[in-house]
Amino acid sequence: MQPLVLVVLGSDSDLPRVGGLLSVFEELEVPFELTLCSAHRDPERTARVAAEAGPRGIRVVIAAAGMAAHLAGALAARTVLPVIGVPLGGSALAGVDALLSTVQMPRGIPVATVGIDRADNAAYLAAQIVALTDPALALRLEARRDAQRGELVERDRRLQDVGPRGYLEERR
Ligand code: RP5
Repeated sequence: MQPLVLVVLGSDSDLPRVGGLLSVFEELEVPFELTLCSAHRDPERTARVAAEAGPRGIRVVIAAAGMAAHLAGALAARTVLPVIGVPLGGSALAGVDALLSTVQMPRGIPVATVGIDRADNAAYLAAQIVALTDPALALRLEARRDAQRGELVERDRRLQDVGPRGYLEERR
């Protein structure tokens, strides 16, 4: 199936941090492609991957990287597709380095940045963008929201039944 979202990771060491993204795309049935590409170790390929994404039918790009994370910005420089940046933790600065590098793009080349290690939210946001022209996907997103709402109602019902102490006890 034609991938609609391109996910670029700065390193294979980032893979364990983006498991949530895989689950969201699987659940919502969003066709995606995942590739490794480093902005500093292979800047030529990074430029190529970004430039070719639109002509290949990709609708949204997600870039996840840690440390001095310039991957999302480097990709955004070469495409007018929306680019979502996922700053990854695990560094000496616990991801704050990647957060600032990703979110603080200068004027004209935006990167929509989610929270540190929030690859799942990047996947939801990408799905919402794709859903602008895919009503069936929009319905699946609505269903996910409904399920989330239902889960919270259930939890509150249990909290009211057993009280806060009992609830904490049960969750231990
Ligand atoms: C970044 O440097 C990657 O995105 C990764 O988070 C970090 C470390 O990469 P490796 O040295 O493990 O390949 O570019």
